[in-house]
Amino acid sequence: MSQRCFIALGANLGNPVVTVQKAILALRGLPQTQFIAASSLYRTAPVGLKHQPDFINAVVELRAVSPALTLLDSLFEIEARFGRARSIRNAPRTLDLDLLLYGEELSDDPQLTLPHPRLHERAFVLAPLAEISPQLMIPGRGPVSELLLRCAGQKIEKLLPLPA
Ligand code: PH2
Ligand code: MG
Ligand code: MG
Repeated sequence: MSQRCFIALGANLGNPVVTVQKAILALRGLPQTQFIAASSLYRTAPVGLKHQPDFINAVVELRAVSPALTLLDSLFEIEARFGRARSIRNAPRTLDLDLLLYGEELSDDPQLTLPHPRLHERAFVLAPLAEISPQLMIPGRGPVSELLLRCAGQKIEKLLPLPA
């Protein structure tokens, strides 16, 4: 049985548009998964630590056969390939891949909290998520569309697709 999974992509160092596009290709190629959809790219103001460059964010939907922690390991491996260094929380990064949802699974494992603990309050996640899955319900939080309405003050801009 495969699970419906959503992964958030974020980058704000180097050339974040190119990084996020390449990371979407890397996610398409993940073994034991079926690629379903990728959102547009969004330029978003940093949330949390303020004085850093704007982010490029997107969301990808997959179906995965492997367990959530195995999928998480694959995401860490892709982050490392893109030169991710881990310093302080919310610091600028070449690539951040966050597992948002793994089917309906709820987890408070410190290694992997599901649903992602801050997804319901972040327009930079909710807008791309609502774009590819407008009817989605976030377990324990409610419909993605309603959650997004509550984030109206957060600055995000959908980017036009670049010519191939
Ligand atoms: N990621 C964070 C903290 N703040 N802000 C934006 N706009 N986009 C992000 O991806 C982001 C953030 C922690 O992972
Ligand atoms: Mg993150
Ligand atoms: Mg992360």
